[in-house]
Order: sequence, then structure tokens, then C-alpha cells
Amino acid sequence: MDSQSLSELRRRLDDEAARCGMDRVRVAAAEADAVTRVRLAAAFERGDFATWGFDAQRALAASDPQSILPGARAVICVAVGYDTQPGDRRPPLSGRVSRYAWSRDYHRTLRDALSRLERLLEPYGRARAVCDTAPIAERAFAARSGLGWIGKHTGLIVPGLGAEVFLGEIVTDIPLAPDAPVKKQCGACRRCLDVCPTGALRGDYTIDATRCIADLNQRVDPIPHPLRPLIGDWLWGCDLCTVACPPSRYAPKLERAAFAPAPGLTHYPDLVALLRLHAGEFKRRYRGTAMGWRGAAVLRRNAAVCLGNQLDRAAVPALEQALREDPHPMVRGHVAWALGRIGSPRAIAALAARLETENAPDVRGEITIALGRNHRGG
Ligand code: B12
Ligand code: SF4
Ligand code: SF4
Repeated sequence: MDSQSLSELRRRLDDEAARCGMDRVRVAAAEADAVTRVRLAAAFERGDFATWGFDAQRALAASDPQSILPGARAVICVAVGYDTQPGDRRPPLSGRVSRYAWSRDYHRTLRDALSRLERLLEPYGRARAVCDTAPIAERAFAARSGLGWIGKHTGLIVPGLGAEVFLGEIVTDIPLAPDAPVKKQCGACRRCLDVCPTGALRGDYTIDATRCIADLNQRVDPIPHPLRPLIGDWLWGCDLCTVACPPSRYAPKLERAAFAPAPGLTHYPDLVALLRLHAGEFKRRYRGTAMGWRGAAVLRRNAAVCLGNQLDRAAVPALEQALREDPHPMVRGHVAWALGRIGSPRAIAALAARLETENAPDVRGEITIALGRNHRGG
């Protein structure tokens, strides 16, 4: 294709992207990125992503678009703002769900839009859409394309939109001209560091993801004891650093229908009802959202942690029932922790009674710790 046809194709791409609800489109060269490979490998080596099992092989693949499409010439990077305000009033004994997770799963929304762009490109070359479907360092390529810049919270910040954006890419062998990167940094700002409850952000543009709440509440194994109190009332995900980021705070409010809460969902879900969430209800309510991939037991476990952090005795009867009846030992273990945190006479009595009949060693361990903490008066 000559340069005039490429420019014309780029114009059509921008127009179609806008029609599909995308806010920005930029292009990066599809070359392997040594800086990103080194940064990724160092992060994996440090154990920053120990819960994800990423390794040097992943660093190699994610920093090189050729791993997705051999012969690739360009990475088309798109950003879609998802900032949607929690409009409803907060009921008692409720948790919080991140704005990224309460709508129809953003992966599906973005993939639908990206496949329309793929179809536009198809007559001119090969194109492969990606949104969490293949290893690619999405933020690093987005930064290289000029879509935005990477902040100390490690998220991509898009000028005029802030950090509450989803990213997607199309890797293609069409030689579209690359755009220029945005040269910007956080300077002296450290709002994200100050607001992060777990100290996951180091301030040098790296994160210890094993401490990030968004990681902790999607783990399938027990949440480490010292981190449970720091999770607060985040049932799924965490918006604190992205919302506190000045470019997000000063961006115009979007209120996108595509990212508004799905039917029956809210920013402030009822934690007591969630303690009783069974597989059928979970599928009906959450399967189509970005919090629908870990299963009902993980949400019940998270609800128990949030209730333990609210220290409200009104939750004790529901926790007591869950300690007796929940079929999943990990959930019962976290319920025991929550009862121990609340520490009321009824909570302690429920723990002591359950110790008489509980068979699972891990749950017995959690109950013993919870009772011990209360005997020490802690
Ligand atoms: C694993 C993962 C997580 C993990 C780890 C997060 C992390 N910081 O890496 C957990 C579960 C904690 C997580 C949380 C969130 N995530 Co997430 N996550 C991913 C996923 C699937 C892989 C990320 C990954 O490989 N990380 C490893 C790190 C080391 O690599 P990297 O971020 O890709 O690239 C880094 C290096 O290349 C380096 N780098 C390279 N060159 C340069 C140059 C300079 C100058 C600098 C400073 C850095 C730099 O900077 C990059 C950013 O740190 C991506 C999708 C994807 N495939 O990329 C989504 C993704 C990163 N997540 C996303 C979102 C929305 C979130 C949350 C905001 C959700 C929420 N509200 O709960 C939080 C934010 C937490 C945070 N502060 O990062 C978006 C980010 C959008 C954006 N604006 O940046 C992505 C891109 C998904 C998407 N398609 O939109 N996530
Ligand atoms: S998402 Fe929450 S826990 Fe994770 S780095 Fe940001 S503020 Fe910290
Ligand atoms: S809050 Fe401040 S330091 Fe953190 S990413 Fe945003 S601009 Fe950078």
C-alpha cells in the first residue's frame, strides 16, 4: 500500500473506532521492546507477580508483538473510558465493587468493537485483536503508541480521560505509520501511593501485585492474615489509586451505558446475602461480568473478609450460620477470622461451638487463631 492509501485507511480506522465507542486510537511499531522485556523480567524475578506464575518466557512473548502475529508491522492501541459513578446510596453491611467489574464484562465489549476494526482491516492485510487474550504488555505498547503515559500506580493515564480506561490492541502486518509517544511523568505527585491501603505501590513505577487488593480478592487460595484487615470493604477489585489520580479526577464524567452496573448489580452489594451465594445464583448474576470467573466460593470468602473488617455485630448471626453450613473450608476459615475480628460474646461462642465439630484442619487452625486472639484481648 502506498502512503496515501495508508493515511486514508488510518482515517477510516479512527472513524470506525469512534463509531464503536472507543475514545482514542494510536499506533505503535510492532518491534520487540527491549526496555519492556527487561522491566517485565525484573518484576517477575522480584516476585511482584508471584500469584500469576509469569516467567521470563512470558516477558519475552509479551514484549514482542511478533509472538502474536509473525510479520507484524503495527500495533493499533485503543482506549475506552469506563468511569461510571456509584449513584446509589450505601446500605449498611455492604461491600464495594470496582467500577471495572460491575458491568457486562469489558473484555466482551472491547472484543466486539475490536472485531469490527479487524473486519475493516481484513481486505488490506492480516489483523489480530487482543484484549487480555494473548500475552502482550498492553500498557507498555499503549505508552509507546502515544495513547498516554504510565503513572506511579503503573496504570496508563490517557490525557483528558485519566487512568480509568480499558485497553485493547490489534496487531497487524499492515505498515501503518506509528504515532509519537507522550512524554510525561508524575513529577512530585504521590497521591496513589498515599491512598493505597496495602503499600503495594513502591513509587518507582513498579507494583508488588501480591499486595494489591485487586489481586488479593481474586486469589483462589487463602488471603494472607496480615493483609486481610487492609482490604477494608473491597469485595472485588479496588478503585482507590485510579480514582485518586489527578488526571482521572479532573477528566469529564463519562457515564457510559456500556459500563453501568449490569441488571441486579450495584457498587454496594449486600454482604450478608453474598455469604449465602450459591453456584446457580452466582451464574445468573455474575457470569457475564468481569467478576464472574473465579466462582461463588471466592465471593463468599471475600464477603466474609469485608464483614470482618466492618466490625458490625449485626453480621454475627449470618457469619455463625456460614461457619456451620458453608461447604467450602476456605470460606469457613475466613468466616472464622471475621468472627474473631468482631469478637463479641456471641461470635466467640460460635467459634468455640464450631471447634467441637469442625473436621477440616485449616478451618480448625483459623478458629484456634481467632479464639487465641480474643483470649489475648487483641
Ligand atoms: C495481571 C493484571 C493485573 C494484576 C497486576 C497489575 C499490574 N500492575 O501489573 C492485578 C490483579 C493486581 C491487576 C489490577 C488492576 N488492573 Co489489571 N491487568 C493485568 C493484566 C492481565 C496483565 C498485566 C501484566 O502483565 N502485568 C505485569 C507488568 C509488569 O507488566 P505491564 O503492566 O504489562 O507492563 C509494565 C512494564 O512494561 C513497564 N514499562 C515498560 N516500559 C516502560 C517505560 C516507562 C517509562 C515506565 C514507567 C514503565 C514501563 O510498565 C508497564 C506498567 O507497569 C493486564 C492485561 C494485559 N495483558 O496487559 C490487566 C490490566 C493491566 N489491568 C487493568 C486494570 C483496569 C486494572 C485495575 C485498575 C482494576 C481494578 N480497578 O481493580 C487494577 C489496577 C491495579 C494497579 N495499580 O495496577 C487494565 C489497565 C488499564 C490502564 N489504564 O492501565 C489492563 C491493561 C486490562 C485492560 N485490557 O484494560 N491487574
Ligand atoms: S488497586 Fe488499590 S490496592 Fe491495588 S495498588 Fe491501587 S490502591 Fe493499592
Ligand atoms: S496519582 Fe499522581 S503519582 Fe500516582 S499515577 Fe497519578 S499522577 Fe502519578
